[in-house]
Amino acid sequence: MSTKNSHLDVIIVGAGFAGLYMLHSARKSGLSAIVLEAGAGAGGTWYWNRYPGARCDVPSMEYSYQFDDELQQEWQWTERYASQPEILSYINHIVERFKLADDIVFNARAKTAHFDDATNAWTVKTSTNETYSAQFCVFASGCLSGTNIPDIENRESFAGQIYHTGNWPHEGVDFSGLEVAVVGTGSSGIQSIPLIAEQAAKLSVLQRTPSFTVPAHNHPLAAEEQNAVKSNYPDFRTHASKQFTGNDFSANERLATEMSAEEIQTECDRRWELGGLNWYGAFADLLLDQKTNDIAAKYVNQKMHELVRDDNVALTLTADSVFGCKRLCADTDYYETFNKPNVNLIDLRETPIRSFTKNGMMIGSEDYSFDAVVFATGFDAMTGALNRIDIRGREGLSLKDKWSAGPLTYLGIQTAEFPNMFIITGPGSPSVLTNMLPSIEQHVDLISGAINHLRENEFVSIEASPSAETAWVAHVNEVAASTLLLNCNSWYLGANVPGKPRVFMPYLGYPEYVEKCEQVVNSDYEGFTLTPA
Ligand code: NA7
Repeated sequence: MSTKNSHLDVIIVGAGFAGLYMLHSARKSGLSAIVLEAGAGAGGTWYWNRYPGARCDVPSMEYSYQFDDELQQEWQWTERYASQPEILSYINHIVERFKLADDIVFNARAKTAHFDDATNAWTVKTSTNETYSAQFCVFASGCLSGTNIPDIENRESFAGQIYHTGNWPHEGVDFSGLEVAVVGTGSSGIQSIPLIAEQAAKLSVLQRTPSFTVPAHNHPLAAEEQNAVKSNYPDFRTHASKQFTGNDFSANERLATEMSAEEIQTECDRRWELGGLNWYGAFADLLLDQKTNDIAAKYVNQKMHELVRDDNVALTLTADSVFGCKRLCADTDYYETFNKPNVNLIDLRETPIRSFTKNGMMIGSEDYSFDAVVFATGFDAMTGALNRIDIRGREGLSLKDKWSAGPLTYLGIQTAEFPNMFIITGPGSPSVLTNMLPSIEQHVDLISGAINHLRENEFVSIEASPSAETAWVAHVNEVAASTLLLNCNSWYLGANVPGKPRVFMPYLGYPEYVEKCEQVVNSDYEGFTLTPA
């Protein structure tokens, strides 16, 4: 590799969707760039999350790049929601099509990234003891890449196998004939449980909080369906970009309080039939008014009661939180799985996990025997991947220390005291509350635009100003506080990781955010300090 160890324009950390497009974009601007990737292949979250049933909850016609029209016209998706293997083959196609592998160093985990005040440059060291330096450092390290594994006593004494959905063995796992426990009932648990139940001799689902889940209604994507979008892809994308999550669901503009009981019922039935995250568009006040929210919650719980035969099991599965406050799950046969004779639901609120034992787990006062335990316990979201790297800005300031009470950013893209460092879909940006692909592309375009602006105007660095950062963080919190999104223990709030500061991390409102970014760029990067050469 020609660029290895030399001084570059841009170092990119992570070869998922964000890092790959960043590399492509940097190259188009004539910049020398390299991607450092911990995995042996590209794909980020889609490289690691290979658990049974892993699938995106955003329709494939949307969960795809739009920066290249030929690409979006040519690529054929086979299902409404793409499975992990299909997304990974799309990613590998991108790597090949744009010849990206030449500038990706695989098996190289970024360990430290330090800014040098004297040279305005970043130096990144990897787990393989390679050192790279560049004027700009872009973290494309993912919002959901630092796995969260509960600290359960006596783990080392367990004789069986332990897995985490977010770091699944590439060769797959055969659960045939085994007694298996799945801990966690978020999206990963809800997707994998029905398939593990088909294989395992006995499956115990260890549930702490029941989730709201709705049918995904996944199906093969017919050519006509695909062509209907492709014949007007730009309009389809524009329509999605106007929605508050950047997804193409038809948002109902009416408040539930303005609708009759009959209209509400029709809307709920319609959303149930549409399936998936469409539910977020059911009522304009779904995430604003608890009474409206209760309507959706009641409807979905009622549907669950119709699907689950055992009333006690249904009672335990009844979600009692704010609907959509934790990310809504989209499933295939999740509730039906609890009708199977080999599936057992354990309520951890009633009987918490005490410890691992040699042959399983002590749960409440009962000794359970398991051959394998699957942690579907999620991620140290949004900040986890960054905090696991020793990132230091001006005068050695550690990012982890700066963010000890929660992440501080301007627009979720930069943090003060860390010049020339960018975060793609960082905390404070719409990111995980949106379709990630357009959000990633919007950020990459913003970053590339800023770098080009610096070059053209002979600036050496760009840095968020502390006052703009303070104001932005306050705005992110203010928007979140006007919704019901603070009223549950979600990973958006860091509530799933013990000891993590409780701060709402993403920004709600994709169109408003894009508009704000455009306004910042058009006013000579207002809120950023640009330093001349
Ligand atoms: P999530 O959504 O964070 O779900 C994790 C699940 O694991 C959730 O049910 C948690 O219960 C449970 N959990 C976490 N820690 C524990 C402990 N210590 N004991 C028992 N149960 C625990 O992660 P996913 O991987 O499912 O999904 C992440 C995102 O990926 C998803 O939102 C989509 O965007 C795709 P809790 O609710 O915290 O009580």
